[in-house]
Amino acid sequence: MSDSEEEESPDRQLKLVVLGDGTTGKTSLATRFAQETFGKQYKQTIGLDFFLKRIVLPGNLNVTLQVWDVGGQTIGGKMLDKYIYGAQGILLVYDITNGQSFDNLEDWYNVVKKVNEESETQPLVALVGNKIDLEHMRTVKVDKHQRFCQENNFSSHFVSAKTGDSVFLCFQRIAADILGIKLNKAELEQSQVQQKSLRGATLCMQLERECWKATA
Ligand SMILES: Nc1nc2c(ncn2[C@@H]2O[C@H](COP(=O)(O)OP(=O)(O)OP(=O)(O)O)[C@@H](O)[C@H]2O)c(=O)[nH]1
Ligand SMILES: [Mg+2]
Repeated sequence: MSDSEEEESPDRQLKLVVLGDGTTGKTSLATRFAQETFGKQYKQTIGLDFFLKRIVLPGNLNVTLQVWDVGGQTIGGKMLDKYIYGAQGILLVYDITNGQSFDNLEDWYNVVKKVNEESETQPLVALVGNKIDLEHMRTVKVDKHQRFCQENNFSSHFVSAKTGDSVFLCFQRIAADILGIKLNKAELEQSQVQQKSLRGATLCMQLERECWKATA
């Protein structure tokens, strides 16, 4: 075995399951994180979709995140328990402009609790308020979000799949929490720099598109 092979430790694999009502932006979050893209057009997820993304956490720890993107219509269906089973992390996603999508998270969380009733280890649960680019249309108060987190020991996240704001940070923090790794200020800032460059790239793409439209 060569030196470089000896140094490589095998990737840790984490299963993260993304739950919440239809149109809250679960697929958009997963594609923003895994593929750095965003589509305005809504395409309902039927059943389940998968995304894989490898990230590096402090200490040169390679982690492969398996993101299970569950369709909002699966609640009440036979397959949902199976999708949730074995998850190390659960993202409960709502749309900050849609109060009903926040209220319905209670039902989603009840399914998570039921699936893990007899399990010794419990998944880490993250409450994710999406669409913060639509802050002016917010109907779910931040207080309400924080209270739900405190009552249930959820980690708290606000993101925008559209602009990419805090999306990488959200997944990175969840992975680090699951693995018991503390991210220091510099590492958190680093992930914000990555997002800024991502936003910069998106802006360039938009500008290119505008120019193309103008000249076409
Ligand atoms: N403004 C804004 N729109 C978003 C954001 N995220 C998603 N959307 C839009 O919301 C709509 C629904 O997004 P999806 O990601 O398909 O929603 P979903 O939760 O996967 O829905 P289901 O597959 O039915 O469960 C799409 O039109 C997206 O473009 C966001 O951060 N900001
Ligand atoms: Mg979807």
